[in-house]
Amino acid sequence: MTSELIAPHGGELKELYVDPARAEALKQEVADLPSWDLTPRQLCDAELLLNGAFSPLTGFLGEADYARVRDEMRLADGTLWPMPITLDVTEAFAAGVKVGDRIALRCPEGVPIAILTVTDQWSPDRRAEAVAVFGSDDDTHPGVDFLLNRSNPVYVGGTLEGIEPPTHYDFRHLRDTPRELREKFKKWGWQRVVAFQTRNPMHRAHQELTFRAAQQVEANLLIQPVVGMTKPGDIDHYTRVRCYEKILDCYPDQTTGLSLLGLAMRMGGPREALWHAIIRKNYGCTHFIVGRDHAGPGQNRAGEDFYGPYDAQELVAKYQDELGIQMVPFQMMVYVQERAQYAPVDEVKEGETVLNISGTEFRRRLREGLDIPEWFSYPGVVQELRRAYPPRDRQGLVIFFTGLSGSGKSTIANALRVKLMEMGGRPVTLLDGDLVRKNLSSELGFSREHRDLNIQRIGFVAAEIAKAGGIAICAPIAPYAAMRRQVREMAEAHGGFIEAHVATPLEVCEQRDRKGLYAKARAGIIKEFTGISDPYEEPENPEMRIDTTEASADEAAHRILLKMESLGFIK
Ligand code: PPS
Repeated sequence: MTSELIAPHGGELKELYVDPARAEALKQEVADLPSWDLTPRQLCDAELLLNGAFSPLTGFLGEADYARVRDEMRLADGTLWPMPITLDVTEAFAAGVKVGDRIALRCPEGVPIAILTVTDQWSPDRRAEAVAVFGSDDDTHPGVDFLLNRSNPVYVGGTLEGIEPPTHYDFRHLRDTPRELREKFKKWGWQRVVAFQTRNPMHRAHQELTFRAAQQVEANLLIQPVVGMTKPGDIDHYTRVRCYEKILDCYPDQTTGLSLLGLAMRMGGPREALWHAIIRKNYGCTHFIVGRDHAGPGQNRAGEDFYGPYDAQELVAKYQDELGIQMVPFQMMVYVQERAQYAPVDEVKEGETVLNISGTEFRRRLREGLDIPEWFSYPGVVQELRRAYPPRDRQGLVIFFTGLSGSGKSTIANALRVKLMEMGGRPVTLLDGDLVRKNLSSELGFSREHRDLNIQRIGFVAAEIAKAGGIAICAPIAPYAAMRRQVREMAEAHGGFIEAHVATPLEVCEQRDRKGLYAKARAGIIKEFTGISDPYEEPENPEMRIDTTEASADEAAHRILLKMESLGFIK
């Protein structure tokens, strides 16, 4: 289909909100209905179902639609639709509903946003779904991981009646429904609109690519970044949107718009690209940019890319005739040093020098406060990112000591606390094992369950301290590796993490027996005592290992300061 044949401002829009009188009636009805609290992903899906971004869907897919979407990328009636949009619920909830029932769907604040009339209920083969939709059951793929490890086992299909849209408190001026965006296009006189999808901050290469794409098809440009759910580990959307607002100034006046899309991405590569195109058609766009590795999930367990770099373009091209929106394919843009210009990689001539900074390298430079060249990004964008991701010496940090009772954790932790206080700069908090047990965890004992809960609490508090830019020094026994891993993940989401294994041998700890606990443990007076009658799983890859038979507390604390310095946490 050529772009001339594409109707401006999208095709038929299926909005699922009922009129205000009916909405009032539904609100009254809700109290008597079974109620399901939507998960973050379901909430994103529900919002886009209700506002018509997922037209022609009229609700969460029933079994026949689901099966054909999974296997052939089509609804049961043959309409092209590549992504299963399903409502997954627990077995316990499913046991209480049957076909024909009505369910109130609520947002996390408890507000009912829609009523689902159940048409189907079934237990899908989620592994088969992963293989069919994502081409793999390797759960390093975020879409596969969601299906296999984070979704509920029963799907409930049915039509939706929308009561009210979920509330967003952030960037309200930049959020549009498909109808609102179509109206804006009409008002602005935009006949041809090329949409750009992104989940990353935009730098010069993206600006060049989008500007060229718009020029090429003689269209206005809509930057439509995803702010629903993207790939775990991505830069948060608050920071990104501030960056997008900065980049708008880099386009000629009146040519370019910004609108946020509350989509929950699946990172499904080619299928996802098709889905994105259909969504953009629903928003009234006539063209859609598909670049290199569109919605790519990265690499699998074996270190290979899940999809080829241009697989998405190929798949969209295959279905171009029935899409109703024109793809604008683009190669990767690179900076050509001799020309001091960006160019698609396939237009680089022999002998020319190409410069590029990968996402990983860019993040390293941010983390270490290193130079980011002007050819790569814009000062305003870099400034926003530096504000949100300061270099390590200004980030929060968790220093996590682990080791047997009497190994010297508390003494070293305290020495380190004092040294850091002497240096100044960041607030320092000590979460010592004994201290935590007196305050935060006073009701807990020493079963595995209670120990894990204790460490989880310490991890939670420590991560909050790191988030606020402080240093949290933790010194519990923390005998279980899995929980220590969880604490690391919590901390690293907000700052740094240093695990210090105080590896003083059991014999030495027992010989010291400062609190007389080992003697009691040997005598069976204290049960479940770590190292005697309860396990201690040694850390495999701690940042540091300290044996207090060889180093004094002062020396050990000093070694940690040196480690902090070498990792860039102190300057
Ligand atoms: S855990 O496993 O991390 O939750 O333990 P933690 O909170 O660090 O333990 C704090 C102190 O409790 C004393 N204590 C015991 N330790 C181990 N096992 C048993 N059964 C036990 N009962 C009491 C012990 O003094 C721990 O303090 P430290 O400073 O490590 O000696």
